[in-house]
Amino acid sequence: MHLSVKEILEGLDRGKRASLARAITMLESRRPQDREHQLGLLDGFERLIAQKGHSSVRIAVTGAPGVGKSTLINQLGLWFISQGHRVAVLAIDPSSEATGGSILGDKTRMDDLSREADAFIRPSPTSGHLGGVAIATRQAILACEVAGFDRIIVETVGVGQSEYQVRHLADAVLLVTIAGAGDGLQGIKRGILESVDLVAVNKADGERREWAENHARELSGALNLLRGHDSPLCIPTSAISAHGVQSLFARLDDVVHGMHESGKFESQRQTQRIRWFNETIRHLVDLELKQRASWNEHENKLRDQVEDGTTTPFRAAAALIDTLFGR
Ligand SMILES: Nc1nc2c(ncn2[C@@H]2O[C@H](COP(=O)(O)OP(=O)(O)OP(=O)(O)O)[C@@H](O)[C@H]2O)c(=O)[nH]1
Ligand SMILES: [Mg+2]
Repeated sequence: MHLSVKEILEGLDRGKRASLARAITMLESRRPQDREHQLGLLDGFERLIAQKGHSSVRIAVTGAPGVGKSTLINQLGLWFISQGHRVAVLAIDPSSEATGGSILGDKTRMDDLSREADAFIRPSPTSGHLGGVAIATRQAILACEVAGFDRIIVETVGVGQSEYQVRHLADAVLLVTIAGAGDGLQGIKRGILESVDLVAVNKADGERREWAENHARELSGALNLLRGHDSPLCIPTSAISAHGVQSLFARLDDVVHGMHESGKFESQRQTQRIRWFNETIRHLVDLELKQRASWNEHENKLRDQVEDGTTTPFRAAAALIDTLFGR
């Protein structure tokens, strides 16, 4: 059954998870005939958010494959729900941009959470007609918020660009790492270290517990040198035995609270909205151009000339742009 935009928006307004799933699927569609519906949905989101004026917190969880992000998110989600929140978990799959494939396709580590009525779990939003993966994820975040989910958790594997993208999607970034991934800061990309808000040194259980605690101390010292008073706390956790997780979640609350107090929360959101606007413009221009056969033809011809050296990349690009404005 094909639900109309109006029906989907009504369902979202009532917090229905089925409508939320429909909305995200519609936003992911690449069929040109769905573009109008997508714009209609996004307009509706803005209207409903303005009406409700509700607040949300968006948390990114990043880290190398297999460090326990999903297991930890399962716990974090349950903790939020116990505090009266509704939790949505989205995953960004860095492989999906290129292959459409899914390496985060499993919900298995979030079994407990997925059984909760106040949880919504969506593995990897794929890039839809209105944008790449980052834009698709932002749209999915909005959809979740319209449906009344006020704690949004975005999981991404710390490879490729995705971990940098999450910084621009989330209010706070939690890095999950484990002892033995290298000494101190080794093995963690500098860009992440400079912007992460909290670090969990996970798998601090059994024989690994002491090791993890030492690693957390070491990492903390190294981060202090790098970032001074702005340095994030490093907390040993075990997502399995639950050791340290309460402390981690309490610190996460502190981080978000601190951002509200300092004004950083709202200023970050503002910057992110502008970034979203800029990225969407670029994407839509790209899309419009690709739909013009004459543009494609001209572009291909110039590309050949750039390739065989008969013109320079800059001259060719400028010539192409000139045709757009009839110059
Ligand atoms: N001992 C121990 N094992 C853990 C802990 N947390 C997760 N694991 C195990 O580590 C493996 C990977 O856990 P996931 O939660 O799927 O890790 P992930 O970081 O989400 O993995 P990807 O999404 O594939 O990158 C699973 O076998 C978990 O059971 C922990 O605190 N202690
Ligand atoms: Mg995972």
